[in-house]
Amino acid sequence: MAEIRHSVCALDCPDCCSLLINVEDGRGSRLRGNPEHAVTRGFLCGKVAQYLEREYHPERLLYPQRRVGAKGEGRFERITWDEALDTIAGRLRGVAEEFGSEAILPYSYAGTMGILNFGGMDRRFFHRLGASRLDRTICASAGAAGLTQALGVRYGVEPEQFRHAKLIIAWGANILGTNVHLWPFIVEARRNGAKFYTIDPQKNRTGAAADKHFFINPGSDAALALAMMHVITGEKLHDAEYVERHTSGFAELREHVREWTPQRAAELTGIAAEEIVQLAREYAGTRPAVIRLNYGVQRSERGATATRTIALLPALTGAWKDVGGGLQLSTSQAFYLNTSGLEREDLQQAALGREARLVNMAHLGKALNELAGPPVKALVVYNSNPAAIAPNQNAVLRGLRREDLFTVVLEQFQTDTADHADLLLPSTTFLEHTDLYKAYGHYYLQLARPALPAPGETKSNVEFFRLLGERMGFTDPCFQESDDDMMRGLLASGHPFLSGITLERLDREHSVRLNVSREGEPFLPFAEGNFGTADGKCHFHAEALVYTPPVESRHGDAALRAKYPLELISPKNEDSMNSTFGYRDKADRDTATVHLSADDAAARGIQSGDAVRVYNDRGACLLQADVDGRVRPGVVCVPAVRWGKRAPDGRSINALTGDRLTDFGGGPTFYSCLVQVEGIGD
Ligand SMILES: Nc1nc2c(c(=O)[nH]1)N[C@H]1C(S)=C(S)[C@@H](COP(=O)(O)OP(=O)(O)OC[C@H]3O[C@@H](n4cnc5c(=O)[nH]c(N)nc54)[C@H](O)[C@@H]3O)O[C@H]1N2
Ligand SMILES: Nc1nc2c(c(=O)[nH]1)N[C@H]1C(S)=C(S)[C@@H](COP(=O)(O)OP(=O)(O)OC[C@H]3O[C@@H](n4cnc5c(=O)[nH]c(N)nc54)[C@H](O)[C@@H]3O)O[C@H]1N2
Ligand code: SF4
Ligand SMILES: [Mo]
Repeated sequence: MAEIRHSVCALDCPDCCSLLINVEDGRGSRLRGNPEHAVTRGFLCGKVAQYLEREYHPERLLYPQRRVGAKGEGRFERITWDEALDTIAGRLRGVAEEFGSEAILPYSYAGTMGILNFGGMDRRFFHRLGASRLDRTICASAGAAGLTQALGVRYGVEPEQFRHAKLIIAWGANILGTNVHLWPFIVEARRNGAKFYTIDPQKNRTGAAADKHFFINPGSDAALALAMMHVITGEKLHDAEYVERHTSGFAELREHVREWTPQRAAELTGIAAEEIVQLAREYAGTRPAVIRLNYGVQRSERGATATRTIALLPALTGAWKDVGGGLQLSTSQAFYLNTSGLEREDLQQAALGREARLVNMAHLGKALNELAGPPVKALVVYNSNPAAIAPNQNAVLRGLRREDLFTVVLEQFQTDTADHADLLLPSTTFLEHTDLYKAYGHYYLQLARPALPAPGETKSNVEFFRLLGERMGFTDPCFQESDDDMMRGLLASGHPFLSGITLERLDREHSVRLNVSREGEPFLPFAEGNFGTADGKCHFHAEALVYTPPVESRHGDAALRAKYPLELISPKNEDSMNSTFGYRDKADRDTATVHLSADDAAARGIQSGDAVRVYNDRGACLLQADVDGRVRPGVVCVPAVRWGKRAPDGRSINALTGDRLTDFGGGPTFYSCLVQVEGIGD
C-alpha cells in the first residue's frame, strides 16, 4: 500500500504548489497536485508532473567528487565528504589569509525556493566568514524596486480573486507557461464575461488564448502606461474620490502626461494610437479590472520605471477598491518572516568589523575577470547555474576557467557550471529535505518534511554549511541550530500576518493562509489606501516617470542598430525551469530555437528548421530557426536557457546578452539586446 505524503514544489515559480506524493517501500511512485489546496487545486505543470524522472535519473549526482580534467571538461573522481570538507575549509582559510575574506564569493539563486536552503545556514556561514556579499539581482530586483516605489510594499491581488474580474490584462506575463495555476481563475472570470488581454512582444500560448493581443516593442512599456495615463486623466476617467483620499501628486501627474499622447506612444511601442486610446478607456471603464504584471517587463533597460508606471495605474482608476481589481506582480513581502534572524548579517561585524562588499550577481563575468581589492579567488556556487543563466556568458566562462580560481559547486546534476568545479558536491532535492516556503504568487505559507530518503551521499545546503561551519571552527550557537530551530526563529517575527502560525500547526496543516484578511474574506490590500509608505498614500511622483528607449532597441543607438538590427528577447521556456531541466531533450529543443518573423526570415533566406547563427559583439550562438508568427518583424525570440554543453558551439543565448543594468534596482537587461541572424550554409 502506498503511503501519501505532503510536499511543496521548490522551483522558482509563483505558484509554489502543494504536492502529494505516493511512497511505496521508500520509493516515490506518483506525484500530483494537492486537490485541497486553494491555488494548486489538484494539478501540476508538465515539468513537475514528471519530477520523479529527475529524482531517480541515472545522471543524478550522488557522491562528492574532485576535478581531474581541465576546467570545463567535466571529468571528476570520487572522494569522501571528509576530504571534500577538509579541502574546502583549508582553501577558504588560505584565500582569506592571503587575500582577505572578501576574496571569497558565494553565488546562489533560486534553484530551490525553500527558505532554509535558499538562504539560511549559507548566509550565516558567509557572513561569519566575512566573504563578499552577493547582490541577488538576476531575476526580480528591478521589478521589486519599481513596485516598492509605486506601492511602498510588494504585494497585491490574491490569485483567487481574479475570478471576479471583468477585465484581465496579462502584461509581460506568460500565464500558461510560467504561472499556470492562475489560469483556472481566469477561465472562470471569462466564463462570467470577462475579457482577457495580453501585452507582449511575442504571441506565446497565453497570447494565442487572449481576446486581444497587443504586440509591443521590447522595453517600451513605460511609454504605453504613460499614454494610458494621458487618456485616463485627459478624459477624466480616473476615480477622483480614490485619487483624492489615497494618492498624492495627481495634479502634477496630469500635467506631466499631457505630452504623452497616444501618437507619441504609438511610435515607440508599435501599438496603434487608436488601440491605446481604446485600451485606456476600457481599462478605466471596466470594474473590476486587474493587471497580472510579471517579470518579463522589468528585464529591459527601462524595466524598473516601466514596472513603477504600470503599478500606478490601479491607484488612478481606483481598481484597488474592488474584489478582483488591482494588480499582482508579487505577493512575497506579505510573508513577514524574521529573515534577519535567519541570515544574521550582524555576524559580519565579528569577521570584518563592517559590512562586506556587495557584488552584483548580474556582473559575474566582471567580478571574476576585473574585480580588484581583492580579486575573487574562491567561488561557492549552489542553487544556480551561472555558466548558462548569467549574462555575458563568454566573460563568465573565461572567469570560471581561471586556473587560480577555487570553485566549489553544490548540485543535483552535472550542469555547465558543475563542469568548472574543483569540487563538485551532491545535493538533495526538495523531496528529500525539510523546508519552509513562502510564495510569490499566493498567500499560503507551507512546510515540507522529507518525503523520500536522500540517495547516495547527497546533503542539503543547510547541512553542508552547518558541517563546513564546524570545520572552520565557527562556534557561534547559530551554527548548531536544527532546521526546526531555524524555522521557529523565522516564524517569530511578531507580525500580525503570522500570528497563530506555528511550526506545529504547519506540521499538521502543511499549508496555512497568512492572516491578511478575516477568514473567508478577500484580501483587499489597498482598498482603503494603506500603501506601504509613511503616510499610507500612493505617491505618483510624476517627475520620475520618464521614458527614453533602451540603448539596445530600435529607437536606441542607431550605429549599433545598423550592425545588429534585431531586438532579441529570451523569455522563459515553456517546459523547463530556467536551465534546471536542461538535460531533457524536450527542454533542449525548446531552448535551441530562434523564432523569427516571416519578413526577417525571408530577407535572410532562412526557413523553418534551418540552422542559424545569432550574434553580436559579445558572442554568437547556434540555433534552429522557427518562422511561426510568434514575433513581428524586427524582433527575435529565443526561449531561455539552454545548457551550453548541449549546443554544437558550447554556448547558450546568454553569450549575446550584456552587462548593462536596469534604470534602477540593479537588474540585468536580458531583454534589451540587439543581434543579427544569418543562415549557415552547408
Ligand atoms: N515554464 C517555465 N516557468 C517558469 C520559468 C521557466 O523557466 N519556465 N521560470 C520561472 C522564473 S525564474 C520566473 S522569474 C518567472 C517569470 O515569469 P514571467 O515574467 O511570466 O516570464 P518571462 O518569460 O520572463 O516574461 C513574461 C513575458 O514577458 C514578455 N516580454 C519580454 N520583454 C517584454 C517587454 O519589454 N514588454 C512586455 N510587455 N513583455 C515582455 C515575454 O515575451 C514573456 O512572454 O517564471 C517562472 N516560471
Ligand atoms: N537569457 C536569459 N537568461 C536568464 C533569464 C531569462 O529570462 N533569459 N532568466 C533569469 C532569471 S529570471 C533567473 S531566476 C535566473 C535563474 O537562474 P538559476 O537560479 O541559476 O536557475 P536554474 O537554471 O533553474 O538553476 C538552478 C540550479 O539549482 C540546482 N538546485 C535545485 N535545488 C537545489 C538545492 O536544493 N541545492 C543545490 N545546491 N542546488 C539546487 C538545480 O539543479 C539547477 O541546476 O536565470 C536568469 N537568466
Ligand atoms: S513549477 Fe510551478 S506550477 Fe509547476 S509544480 Fe512547481 S509550483 Fe506548481
Ligand atoms: Mo526568475
